[in-house]
Amino acid sequence: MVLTSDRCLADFVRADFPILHQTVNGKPLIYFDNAASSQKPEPVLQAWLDYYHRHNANVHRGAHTLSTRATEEFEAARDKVAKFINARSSQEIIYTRNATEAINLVARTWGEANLQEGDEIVLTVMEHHSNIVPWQILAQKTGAVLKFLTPTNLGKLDLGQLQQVLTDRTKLVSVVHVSNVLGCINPVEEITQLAHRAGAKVLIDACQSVPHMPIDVQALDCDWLVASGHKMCAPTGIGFLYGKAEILTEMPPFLGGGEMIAEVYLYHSTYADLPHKFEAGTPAIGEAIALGAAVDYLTKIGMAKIHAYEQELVTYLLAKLQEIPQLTIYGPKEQRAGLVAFNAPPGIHANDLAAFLDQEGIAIRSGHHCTQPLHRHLGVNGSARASLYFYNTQEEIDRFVAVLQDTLALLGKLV
Ligand code: 7TS
Repeated sequence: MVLTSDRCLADFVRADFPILHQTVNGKPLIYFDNAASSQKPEPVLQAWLDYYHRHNANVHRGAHTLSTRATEEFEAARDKVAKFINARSSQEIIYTRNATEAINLVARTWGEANLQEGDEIVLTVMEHHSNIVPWQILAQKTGAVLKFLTPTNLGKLDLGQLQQVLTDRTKLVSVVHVSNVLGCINPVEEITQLAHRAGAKVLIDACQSVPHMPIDVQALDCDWLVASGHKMCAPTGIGFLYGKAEILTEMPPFLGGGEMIAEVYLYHSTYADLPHKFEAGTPAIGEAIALGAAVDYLTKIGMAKIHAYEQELVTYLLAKLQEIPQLTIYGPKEQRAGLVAFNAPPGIHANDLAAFLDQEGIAIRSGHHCTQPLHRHLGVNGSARASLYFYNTQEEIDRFVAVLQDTLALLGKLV
């Protein structure tokens, strides 16, 4: 099979990613660990460096020129993120360190203020630990109850099951948009409609969707949505929480300190307006500006184009892996984003596969991928995972599959 549309997309963008042009263990690097973190293109690295070369100063404080410039760039990046996901206003974008912090923010503020004993939170078994543990902590504090949807064998969520678990005590449905293991694209729009009909709020963990496909929070109508910058071409240390303005306004602040206040007295304080109410202390300024540059970069290519190209890549990857009889592959055939998790027969550990592939310059992830409950549900301790981005190519998939087959043959003789 030959990839038809946009065969040239990766060829065209690869020059922008300096890190891809190296050998690892004597072989050309093939980076297939994009679900863990993406690589960063030159314009993003330049924006980050430019901030430190030319504008470095603290934001929202000084009257001097550098501080004004830093503040303008920092807020311009917020506007870009808002536009990128079609938020109504940049006030609805709260900078966080990552998606994990964004989920904890909602659990600690809205959750602690609104949940009571017996209230219910609906999650799925396929959630990343960062969309489970904060709710466990909240449930322990408040006496709220956690309920879990289980995916079918094909990695699909059953909306009928959701309808059954929703009750008048359900306060929140928090669900992953794209599973970082199954790769399934969950029907979050329908989930949101059903949850809202039952009077529950909805949080979408969009860590694996925002970097790979167009996202429109107004069309989704979710109450909150979280993502991490480092999976979408931006540096580590920056992510965001989107929330509907009316909900964010009602939520108590998260961390206390500078930046998030209006007036401070000795025994009480008043708080800043959105979004700064949730941004205590000096933020990751250069990283936020670089996130803005990442959004510019992705927008210039076009998210629909990125999604279409990755769909072709993953269809090709999946077909190739399905030709290897020893493999157990997880997740659906349709509605699948650009990643595939799999296991070899018992005796061949995913970590060994990853280590052998690394010797050939190929980076994949192995382990539980921070989804222990999902792996338990699948009846395994872990899996190997190849996850793609728009700079990957069909040739890389061919080499990966060939090396994987050699590795399976070699390890198969040893067990
Ligand atoms: N939610 C999902 C769906 C994720 O895939 C991840 C990270 C997170 C939340 C947490 O993101 P963080 O930036 O706050 O840490 N997923 C992975 C992964 O699959 N491999 O490494 C990190």
